[in-house]
Amino acid sequence: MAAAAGAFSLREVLGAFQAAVTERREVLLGPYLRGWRGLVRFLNSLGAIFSFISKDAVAKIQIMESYCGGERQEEYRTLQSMVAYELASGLVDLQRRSEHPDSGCRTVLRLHRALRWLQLFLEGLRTAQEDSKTSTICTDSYNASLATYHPWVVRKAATVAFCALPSRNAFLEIMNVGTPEEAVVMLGDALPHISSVYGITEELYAQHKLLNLP
Ligand code: 1PX
Repeated sequence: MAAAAGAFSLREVLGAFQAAVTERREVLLGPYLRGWRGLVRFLNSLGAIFSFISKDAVAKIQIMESYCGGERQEEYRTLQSMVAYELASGLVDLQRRSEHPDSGCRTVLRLHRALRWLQLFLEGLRTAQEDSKTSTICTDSYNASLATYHPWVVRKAATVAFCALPSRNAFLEIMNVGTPEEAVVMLGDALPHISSVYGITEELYAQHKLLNLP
């Protein structure tokens, strides 16, 4: 069953990450941010309990959109050009946040870490038993990724919010991709593209020693 015309489907959202990778293995920031915007829209549809998460994600997306639509937009076309430009121009705080608290490099790093959570979560959702709890899959993915970077209070709030997630089958249905079985197939198609964006970013950031930006 295809999603109703005009309805919000996670298929297109995840497809944005496919469109983000060029043949030369560059990551285009336009589609990358569109993917994040769509994910936030989906997150908002899950209820107000997640709004503290979506607010932070939106703030970071907005920072990046203002660079991408700003005076130096050419430099912010790809992740690679952004890193080269910001590093060459001394626009990245490397030791502690001071003169450039919201550099593109540190902002994308936060989204990049969250993308690892998404990768683990979607893989968990795809491969779990039908009667699995989404909250457990989400908590396990979070603990194995993003939680490392969050203080106790954020970890606690996130774990409480995860309890409000619907069952696995209900979750697959609200993705609006069709039946749960069709959603599982879609996830199988989409995940390699998310992994590819994640892998390219991780490699680029490791190469420039940017993985621990304050
Ligand atoms: C098919 C599934 C789709 C699910 C879509 C869900 C989209 C989730 C988007 C999450 C974006 C989270 C960005 C978090 C960035 C971050 O780590 N920020 C922290 C550090 O930033 P700073 O500027 O201070 O260095 C900031 O402290 C974060 C605060 C808010 C809490 C973040 C909790 C993240 C939990 C992620 C899991 C989302 C669960 C969604 C359930 C489906």
